[in-house]
Amino acid sequence: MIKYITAGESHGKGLTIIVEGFPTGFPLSEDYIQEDLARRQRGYGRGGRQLIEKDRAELLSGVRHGLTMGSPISMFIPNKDYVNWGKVMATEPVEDPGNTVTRLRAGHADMPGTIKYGISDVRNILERSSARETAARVAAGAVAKRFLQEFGIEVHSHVINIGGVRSKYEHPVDWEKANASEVHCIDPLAEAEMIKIIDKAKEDGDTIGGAVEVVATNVPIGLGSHVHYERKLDARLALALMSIQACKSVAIGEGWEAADLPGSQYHDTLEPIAEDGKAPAGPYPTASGPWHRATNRTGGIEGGMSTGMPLIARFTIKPIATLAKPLPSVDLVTGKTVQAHFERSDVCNVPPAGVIGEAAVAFVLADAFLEKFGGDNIDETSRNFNSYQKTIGPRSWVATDG
Ligand code: EPS
Repeated sequence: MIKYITAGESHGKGLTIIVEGFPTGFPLSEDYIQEDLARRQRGYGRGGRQLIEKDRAELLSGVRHGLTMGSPISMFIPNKDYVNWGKVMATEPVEDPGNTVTRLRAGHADMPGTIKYGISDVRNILERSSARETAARVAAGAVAKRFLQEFGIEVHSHVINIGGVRSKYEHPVDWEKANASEVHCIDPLAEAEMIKIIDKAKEDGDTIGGAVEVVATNVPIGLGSHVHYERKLDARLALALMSIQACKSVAIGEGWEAADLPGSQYHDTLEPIAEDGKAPAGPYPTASGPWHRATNRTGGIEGGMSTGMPLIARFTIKPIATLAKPLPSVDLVTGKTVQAHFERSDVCNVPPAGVIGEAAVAFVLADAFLEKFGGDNIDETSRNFNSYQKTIGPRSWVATDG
């Protein structure tokens, strides 16, 4: 239903984003998109690049007088660092463009990229495979987030693990607390330990990975479908999240723990809501429908469809492949043993990964939402959504006479 495409190299002129397929008539502004771009740049463990950039997406098309027009939304985020890379990254031929990179980094796209594309300068691969591209994804995701907001759907995230230090938390999560934390973690004890681990990695010239959790609330029942692999909401989320640079695994809800528990302890049983219409107390009091679940291990998805419970996706980020104390490697041209390439990098990229994960989840949800409710104009989408929401309940409750 909707799609986006990004273009741009890490040290080129900037990042271009085209977002296509959203209805006309909902508000969108550069300032709104800016909020998530700024959140992506924050986080303990970031390197020198974030001191140079002040990411802001200029809206070039698809929005008029503050409202979407239904036409492709195009944006441009300039790379401020380009002034330092004009010769190396020039689009026109230049004399003496500077040193080529031939020392491969294990864990990055360097080796398979150079072999696949038949090139001898790693820069042609590392520039595009850099996580700088995630700024463009966050801009695209912000459009989806703004659209979902029209229907009360919110997408947030927090860090649940850095270098093996796990956050102790319960749902519902206090998102303001997560945003206020330097490592985007709501558990102050874990936060202090995570900061220590990042400091230690920096001292050692090392890098450190972790895991984040993305939560979408007020997702209606029935986004996605059970009928085909590519229509399953969990499969679509897995693709969107796994494609984030450095992501190594994705789980929906307690997907990693599912291997450990018997069915009697794993599944989120349905209970009717009391006669007074109130949901029982518990972590998920806002049941969507005349039922309630005390647990949400399946992360709000059953059979590839949303259940109306908070949608929860977790993913891990491996430690960044560019180490200040480089790993032993091989030179692409000479085949000789060398130390891997190091230019500049982050020590830990886990806090910004949450913001990028939010963008990925929001885009999938907006796509599935438009697939179900359609509409060329936001009012049309709202009418379709509201009329469906009235049908939710046991079949005997559903009015058949309209
Ligand atoms: C990033 C920009 C990059 C890296 C990082 C993420 O900028 P530079 O290469 O100029 O330091 O800091 O990229 C990686 C971790 C990577 O492995 O490519 C950003 O804006 O997020």
